Amino acid sequence: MEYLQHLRMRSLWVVVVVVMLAVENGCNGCLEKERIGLLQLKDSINFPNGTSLPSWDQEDDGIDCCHWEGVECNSTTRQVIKLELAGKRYTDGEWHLNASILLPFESLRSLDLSKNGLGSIVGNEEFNGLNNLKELYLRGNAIFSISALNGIEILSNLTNLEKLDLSENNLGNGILPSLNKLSNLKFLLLAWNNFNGSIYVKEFDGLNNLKELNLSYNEIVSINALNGMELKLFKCLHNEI
Ligand SMILES: *[C@@H]1O[C@H](CO)[C@@H](O)[C@H](O)[C@H]1NC(C)=O
Ligand SMILES: *[C@@H]1O[C@H](CO)[C@@H](O)[C@H](O)[C@H]1NC(C)=O
Ligand SMILES: *[C@@H]1O[C@H](CO)[C@@H](O)[C@H](O)[C@H]1NC(C)=O
Ligand SMILES: *[C@@H]1O[C@H](CO)[C@@H](O)[C@H](O)[C@H]1NC(C)=O
Ligand SMILES: *[C@@H]1O[C@H](CO)[C@@H](O)[C@H](O)[C@H]1NC(C)=O
Ligand SMILES: CC(=O)N[C@H]1CO[C@H](CO)[C@@H](O)[C@@H]1O
Repeated sequence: MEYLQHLRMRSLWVVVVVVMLAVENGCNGCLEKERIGLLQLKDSINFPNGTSLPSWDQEDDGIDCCHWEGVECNSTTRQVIKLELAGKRYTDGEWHLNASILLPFESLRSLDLSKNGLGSIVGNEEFNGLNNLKELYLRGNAIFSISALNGIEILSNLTNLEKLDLSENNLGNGILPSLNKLSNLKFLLLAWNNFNGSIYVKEFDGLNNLKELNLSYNEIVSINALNGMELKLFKCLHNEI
């Protein structure tokens, strides 16, 4: 009798353990829509025939995408909060990213797509989703104009952005007034962008929270201060001033 009871208890424990394992797997995985989004992003970054991000594996459903290379999730919500994908495009040709691929990542706070031959971002309406984005790194790509960012709409919608790194692209002076809508920006990095001639501080007067503006390695000849904006913000080394 006692033995039977013991057995029953044991099988009960087995059941409990199995159920706990199942629940844990279900809860600790990443969100399905974000996993699918990551696989689409992998296809896009590898197009037409790259081979990067091998750990982002479609076949192995047991692997939690929160553990994939370059992906960081919130440990409570399991939502993707950071994507660190600098230098991941190992294939020839410019990368043209359709912004709608980023839509599933509603809690994304930091996105690094530096050094990926990114030539343009298309599909501007669809960029509205990234409301939580605070840091965007697009350094060292092939972006050569505002139009390559689908007008500036694509950036100006990112109103919570605090850090924007567009260094080492070829943007030119035309982009400056358009950045003015990003009123929460604290750090704006614009080195190596073929800015030339005179820059008017007025062009930055919407950036009330700016702490640092790096305009190094351009061909700026003069900076015209207006509105009492403090010039100490500017890091203008290696210009012709
Ligand atoms: C990759 O794709 C390009 C363009 O489609 C092609 O020219 C090249 O040969 C391909 N390379 C490999 C290794 O398949
Ligand atoms: C994770 O998400 C919870 C709930 O939204 C939030 O309170 C917490 O601050 C987040 N943690 C991190 C590290 O973002
Ligand atoms: C971006 O992707 C969406 C969804 O797949 C598609 O409807 C849209 O036409 C694409 N936009 C561009 C400019 O390719
Ligand atoms: C600035 O660069 C643009 C584009 O490269 C060029 O057309 C323009 O003449 C340059 N302006 C000055 C003042 O050098
Ligand atoms: C400004 O940016 C350039 C290029 O990225 C970098 O080398 C330099 O250290 C930066 N300057 C400051 C003062 O942060
Ligand atoms: C939140 C926000 O500002 N959304 C705007 C993003 O851009 C589109 C089109 O450019 C606007 O229609 C939205 O109002």
